[in-house]
Amino acid sequence: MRIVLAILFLVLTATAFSAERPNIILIMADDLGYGDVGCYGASADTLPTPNIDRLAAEGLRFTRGYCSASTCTPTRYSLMTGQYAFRQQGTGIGGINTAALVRPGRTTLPSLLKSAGYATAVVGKWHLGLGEKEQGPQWNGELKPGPLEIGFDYCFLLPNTNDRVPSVYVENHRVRNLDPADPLTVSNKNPDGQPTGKTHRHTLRMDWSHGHSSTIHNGISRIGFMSGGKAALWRDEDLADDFIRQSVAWIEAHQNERFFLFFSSHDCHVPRMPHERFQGKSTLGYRGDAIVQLDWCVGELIKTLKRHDLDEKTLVIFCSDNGPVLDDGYQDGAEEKVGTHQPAGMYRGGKYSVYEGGTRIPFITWWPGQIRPGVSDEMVCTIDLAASVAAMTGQSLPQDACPDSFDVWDALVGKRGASGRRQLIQQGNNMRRLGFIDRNWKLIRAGDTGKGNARRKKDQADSLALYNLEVDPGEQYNLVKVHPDKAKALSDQLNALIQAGRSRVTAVLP
Ligand code: NG6
Ligand code: CA
Repeated sequence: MRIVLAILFLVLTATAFSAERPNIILIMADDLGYGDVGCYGASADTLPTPNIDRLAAEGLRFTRGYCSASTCTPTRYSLMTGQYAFRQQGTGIGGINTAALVRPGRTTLPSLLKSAGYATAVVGKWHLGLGEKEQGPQWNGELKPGPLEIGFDYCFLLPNTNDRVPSVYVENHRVRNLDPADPLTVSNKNPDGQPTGKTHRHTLRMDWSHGHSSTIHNGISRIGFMSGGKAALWRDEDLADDFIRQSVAWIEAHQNERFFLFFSSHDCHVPRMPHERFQGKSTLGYRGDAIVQLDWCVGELIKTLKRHDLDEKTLVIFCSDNGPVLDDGYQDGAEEKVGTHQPAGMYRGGKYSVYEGGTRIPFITWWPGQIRPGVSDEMVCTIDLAASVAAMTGQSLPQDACPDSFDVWDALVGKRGASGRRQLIQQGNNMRRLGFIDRNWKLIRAGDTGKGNARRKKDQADSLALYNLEVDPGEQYNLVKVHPDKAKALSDQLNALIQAGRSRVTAVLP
């Protein structure tokens, strides 16, 4: 009997870690542009990113890796649900008291992995809302629904962004370290006449340039007001260390299971306030230093895998949630110090834009022993991870699930001859502002330019444009007048995909 059990155990553990089903660590950077790391063209003297560069050297570096929108919330909504965010009202940039945007019961990236037997966790930035629709987040009570209701077993979150209150962590359903005697209030109104970034601007250690003039915490004023909850407040400088500490502990606790960790870094987002030990490590000011800090995080995660012999059992995917921005509301020297560094590489636009710089991002897959080192020109998108892991784990998607997610697993792991997507819809800072790529053609569709500062508006000035990305990756030559038929065909097809409510339908593809 013992021998039978021992054999069974061996067989089970061998299949548990078979090559086909790796652990997955998804590292999503925040506001990191195509050109912001060494392996995509940044200079090591300006901005050293040795750990990310090593991932690329040992793994697969995509030249056509995308996120689905040029701001955070819609990209993450699509990452979770496999549905384009423009199809769902209310999925624009989340506010301070936004309710959970992904409702329980949906098939999601984590729920697919959980049902395939993975232990699942998210550590870091959430920005997808918490709590019931009618009430929003109950900061002093149970923060439900949230990640745990859509497929994660564990969460350690920065609930919104670090420029939005509250400046606390959420662990599972609770604000961490909250003293019930000092309840936390989060509001758009100043509840107690506290000093603000406007009234006490002279006291700030990092001045704001637009927005961000409400509650002052850690010498920096933010979006929205919070009061109370003093024992729960973090320091901006410690976010990366705290996320790494939680992640390493979680990986170690789950090293004998198959696991999925969504490591959602916040490093490059404003207000950029990297840990003291990273300050001055790039020549680009705190924006660059925060990227050096992100690179350190990547190194720590890889070191943890190696320490526990998990590297050959783990697929690491590195990507970003939208393109780069220099001044995103604080005067931190990013514009002044940028020099010859090109945050979006050769691409036009950046965060908030439908031009390539808004959604074409560093995208690297790494799985020692399985992925052959190289460069892939296949088109893949963060929205595809849901259908891809469904296929990898042998699950067929329910009819309405993940309607815009394509199985690109083979392309992600670099199987010979595997293809990625042919088409992709890109969302700008506005649900009606869409880009549509079909192979090398790209259409930018008319739509109002939305809110935003003058620079952003200029960047979005074209109301209808057609580009040939093969010869004009920088989107400089609008070919609408040269190829009106092509523009019309793409426009019709985009409309059909919008109308269809889903894009994983062969009928609307040519
Ligand atoms: C904008 C903020 C910006 C940033 C962004 C969200 C202002 C003026 N601008 O509204 O600073 O927080 O929202 O960024 O407040 S994202 O990466 O999370 O989408
Ligand atoms: Ca972002």
